[in-house]
Amino acid sequence: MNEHQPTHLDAAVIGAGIAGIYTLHQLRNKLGLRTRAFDRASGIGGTWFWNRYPGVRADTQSLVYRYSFDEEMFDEWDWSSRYATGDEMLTYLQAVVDRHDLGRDIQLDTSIELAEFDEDQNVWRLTTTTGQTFTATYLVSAVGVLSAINTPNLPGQGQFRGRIVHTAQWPTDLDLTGLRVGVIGTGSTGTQFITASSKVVAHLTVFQRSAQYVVPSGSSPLSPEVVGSYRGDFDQAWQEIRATRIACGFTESDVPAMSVSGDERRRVFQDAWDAGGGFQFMFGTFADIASDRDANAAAASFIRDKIHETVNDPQTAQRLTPTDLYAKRPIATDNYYATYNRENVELVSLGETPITGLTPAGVRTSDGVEHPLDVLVYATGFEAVQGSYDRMRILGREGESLSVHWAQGPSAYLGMGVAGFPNLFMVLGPTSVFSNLPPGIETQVEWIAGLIKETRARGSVQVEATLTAEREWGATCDQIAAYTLFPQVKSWIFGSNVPGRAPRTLFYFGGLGEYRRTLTDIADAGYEGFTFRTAPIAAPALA
Ligand code: NA7
Repeated sequence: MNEHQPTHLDAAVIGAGIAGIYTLHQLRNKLGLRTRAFDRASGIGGTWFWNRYPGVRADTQSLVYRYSFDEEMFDEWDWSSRYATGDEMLTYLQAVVDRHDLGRDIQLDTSIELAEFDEDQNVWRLTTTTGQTFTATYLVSAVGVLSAINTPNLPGQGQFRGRIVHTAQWPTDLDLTGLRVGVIGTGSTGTQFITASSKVVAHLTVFQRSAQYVVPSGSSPLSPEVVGSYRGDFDQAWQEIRATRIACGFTESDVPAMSVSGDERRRVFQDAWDAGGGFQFMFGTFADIASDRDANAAAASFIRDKIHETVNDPQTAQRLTPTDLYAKRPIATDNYYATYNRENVELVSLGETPITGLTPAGVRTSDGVEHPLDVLVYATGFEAVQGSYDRMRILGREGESLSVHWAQGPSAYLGMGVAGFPNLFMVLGPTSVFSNLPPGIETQVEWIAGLIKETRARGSVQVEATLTAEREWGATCDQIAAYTLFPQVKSWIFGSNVPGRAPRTLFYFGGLGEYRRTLTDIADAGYEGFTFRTAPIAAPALA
């Protein structure tokens, strides 16, 4: 074989996290396509490979933050607790890979740096960072929602003699025991890191830009009864989960918060607080916490009271108390506020004393105080959705670049297909469903597999979303988002955490149940909004 001849694949998958692994399984094991998945990491697991910081764990319950396609594995797999730790997630995902014999078609330490559609041959031409070339009939991008890191650019970064790490690039050799640690960022990651690391470090300085609403997660060992109830009725349980809005495995409330008395509201909030769970608190208490200002204010006020009840020092309590809407992605971490009662934990409010820069010994704030540190941790989040795509060049029909197509903001029909980019499918692309991710991923991957099957059955060489469908879907997502309070705060859900970036709708907020119904209707209508092209038939020779 010519060594310069690219290797041909029926399908190439970018990413070997939860989405990439399942895509490989569907396309190779179910559709029988010659498929290979590529990942820039040296191991599988995506998010769970990269985020190894102290305290990392899922904050959606382990019984539903997992695949549902393999019932036998569900029965055999024992989760240790209500929320899987990062290590446990990696062990689980590796077991899925092994069980379905996927490892032989996963190529690690390999990024796709260029993907170019060849219209004459109807293939994607791929170039990797390892210098290899491939052609693939179908390209599925499963690059993750939260994968490109967001890092502050602080003056004097080069001078700092200590170590600087981002939580999503956590070095496995870093032991914080007995060190003076600073952390910037108090989102889901920061709050997990703060509570876990405070128990081992000599001193922890938390640099807080925004105070956060944090509810307990209610982490606890899983009782055999709870596990048994899921195992007993697997199909029914998953059918019900997939029919809900956010698919987190609890009953979502349909009661408006203001339809009950103040006492009843507090009782409901207290029960949810005791049970734990961020999504439960936002969606299980009342139907309209994320959409009605009064309902939202009631929930916010309940959490604010908890902060003041918990934190001993009134000034620290005040600094920890948010005043804006409760409308970022909900955060759940056990004992977060109580951590500030520890003697080795100090809170610096950046609103009062912003960071002026790094010094050789630590971080200096505007009050002239130098905070001495051995390690500075950035728990500063991600450039959601689009950031994952900015790392590679994707060129579609007539060489149009995806970044140019997305100049006004990222978009994809149903979160999966982009006009001008035939035979490219995205798992969790822009305007995908906002829900517990594994059931959302399974939904999309199965639908993409169905679409590829249909394309082949029709004898088509190309399938592509129309621009009209892509735009209309975007408008629908904008309209639904406007019913919620989420766009009204700055957060990664709307991409507005990145400096200088205008908020944009990155998710479909209509719920997983409705999303699945829409997908079924579209497929039943012959995949409305997609164009199928058959290879031009050569003109018969003239007699
Ligand atoms: P998030 O939720 O985006 O949180 C990032 C945190 O970092 C947040 O508190 C930010 O403050 C803070 N931040 C970001 N940049 C800066 C700068 N320059 N200076 C000070 N503080 C900063 O990311 P996470 O990793 O915690 O969570 C992301 C998702 O991962 C999470 O929602 C789960 O789905 C899993 P801000 O609040 O923006 O003022």
